[in-house]
Amino acid sequence: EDGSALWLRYPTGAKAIIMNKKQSPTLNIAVSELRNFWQGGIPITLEIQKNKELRALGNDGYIIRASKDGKHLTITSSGEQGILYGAYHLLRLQATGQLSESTLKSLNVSEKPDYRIRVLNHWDNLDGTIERGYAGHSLWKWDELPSVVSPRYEAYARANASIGINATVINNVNASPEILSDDYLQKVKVLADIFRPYGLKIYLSINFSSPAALGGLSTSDPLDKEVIAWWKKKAKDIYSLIPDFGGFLVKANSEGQPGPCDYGRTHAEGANILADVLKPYHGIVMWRAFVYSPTDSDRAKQAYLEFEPLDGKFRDNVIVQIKNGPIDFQPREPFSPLFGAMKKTAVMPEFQITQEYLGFSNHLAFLAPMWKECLDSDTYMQGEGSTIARVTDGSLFPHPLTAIAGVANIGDDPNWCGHPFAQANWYAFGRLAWKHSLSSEQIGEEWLRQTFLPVIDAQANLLTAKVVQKEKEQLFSQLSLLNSQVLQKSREAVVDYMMPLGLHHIFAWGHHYGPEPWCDIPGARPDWMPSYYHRADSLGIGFDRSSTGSNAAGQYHSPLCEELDNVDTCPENLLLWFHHASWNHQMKSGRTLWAEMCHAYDRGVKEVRNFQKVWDTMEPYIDSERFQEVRHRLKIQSRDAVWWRDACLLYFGQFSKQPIPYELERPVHELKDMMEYQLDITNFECPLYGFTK
Ligand code: BDP
Repeated sequence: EDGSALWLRYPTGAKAIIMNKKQSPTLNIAVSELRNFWQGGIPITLEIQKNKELRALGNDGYIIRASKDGKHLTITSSGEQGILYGAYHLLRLQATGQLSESTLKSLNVSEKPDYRIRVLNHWDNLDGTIERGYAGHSLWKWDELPSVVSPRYEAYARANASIGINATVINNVNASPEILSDDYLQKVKVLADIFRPYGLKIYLSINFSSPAALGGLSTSDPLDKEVIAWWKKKAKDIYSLIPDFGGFLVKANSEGQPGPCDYGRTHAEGANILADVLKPYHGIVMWRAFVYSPTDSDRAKQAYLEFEPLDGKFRDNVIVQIKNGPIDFQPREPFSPLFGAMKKTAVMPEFQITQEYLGFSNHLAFLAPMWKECLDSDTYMQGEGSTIARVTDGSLFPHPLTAIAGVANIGDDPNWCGHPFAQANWYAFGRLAWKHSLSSEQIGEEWLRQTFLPVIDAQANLLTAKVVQKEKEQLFSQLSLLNSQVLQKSREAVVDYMMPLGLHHIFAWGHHYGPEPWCDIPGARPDWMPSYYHRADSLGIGFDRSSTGSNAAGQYHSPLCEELDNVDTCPENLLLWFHHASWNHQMKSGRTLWAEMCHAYDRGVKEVRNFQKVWDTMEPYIDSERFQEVRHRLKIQSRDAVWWRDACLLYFGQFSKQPIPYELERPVHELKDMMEYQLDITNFECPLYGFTK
């Protein structure tokens, strides 16, 4: 058992009757998946129909219905893709034990995705490394392509289709111009051809100075005629190879990347020229709002300041891609105020599936709660109920272009994602992109059942089938416990042991794995230093973003902005994001801020210790390979949690000058040792604990 089968462990040995008149590569996949794995015992008809009900569900939507006598099922859709998604839906219901004889007979499912484009962003470099990747090297073997084709390309497309992901940006946002060279486009074409039948469209990250860097022009000014002609020709070449190419993702004028501002042009001017050349082919531009520079202005405010004035200036095939928080994928951030700022511009959320700031692939952190927290946040843009989900899914503003992105955690490790539980985050992203109202509990339950269900042979006789059924029920109840006690609590545990109460970006500079609140590199960019964010001093701790400080709180709509602005009404889990609060500030628990912080760090550590306990009870139910693997990583996570707690409490204690409350565990490390010690992140060797990856 190496985890490579992901959540796709359908029972083998089925011989189902599937009726389908039309042939096509996509429909053939649907037929073969159902022929191989459908065990429901009743025949299924697949049918493309163009009636009103189905048209309203779009090409990706579908209806699954049992006939009146319950002896027959049909999957209908107005498009082939919807039929394939319907087939996976049915297999998911089967695998998660949701199809009893009676539910099957009255089955009536109607589904339509909440977002049109459900896209993974791979931060993969052309040399095979992955920026912020923790699961091996890139899946794309550029030196072997186009002639050698890894079987994993198709497996990847299938996994995405099974959860409704229909788009992928295969290269890093810090893009090499080379990706647009003729040689690379030939390689990209091969991938596009493999992905196509699964409904997975290819997009590319582009480097804004490609016309100069690759095309040899003297400038990449977006308003220059030759530059425009260069992009036009490039678009033509791409579409001649890949007729359904999706479009470009652009990181411009951010962290040293080139962009239109280099030529005195705006982000809108830069995005629009690309949008214009893609328009005839129905391509789109996803333009990232992740921009900031080391100016006096609070980093958390900068994207809003840059983009809000540009509302209405973008073409209709441009969508602005916004990270969930205003800084950078921290364990907890408030939502980015930019989600509430633009009415005439399509905007999309960007989540990070790879755990850059949540313990890499060493820590178990199920991220559905974090993403739902963002999607369910109310921007109050058009009054109450203007949640981010509604701002971005087209229901609050009628933008026809809707999308949601997740930065992938996939590499060439046999199990794809490094930590066996990191697969759950790939799965959760896909499911939420399809339907943002799904609960985190449901997604966790679905994933666990599909991932840990031992493959059952359909040929087993009745007696064994009964035994199997009983074992399955026991397994499911054990998995529910794992879901509620571990998965659902895991993200909050990370927040507690890393940076509770709104603390943020106190990570070690560079690798972002361990704690380094003391980090202060002379001459380095101040907005990359932890002290810029925590601002601890003898009076208190936290970044004053209220009206007495940077007034980032003022970028939110009323009544949220007043709530955040006031230290007494600001939610405590964001207190130190918006306020420099005094060490003795009274918390709702009755404790002082300092004592509350100590309790939070302690709670985080205890929580992970509990994950270890719960996990050990899974031993009889789980194959030994994955069991040991997870057990090993939980051990690392427990040690890291103690490391975080000790480092932060010992360091901040120097400012608060208050003791750790007597009822809590004592630190086991010396601050001096932790400050001197440099983590060798390439092989995760930590002499403090002696663990290796
Ligand atoms: C940060 C990462 C950096 C990325 C950047 C981005 O540390 O590696 O290039 O975001 O999103 O989180 O562009």
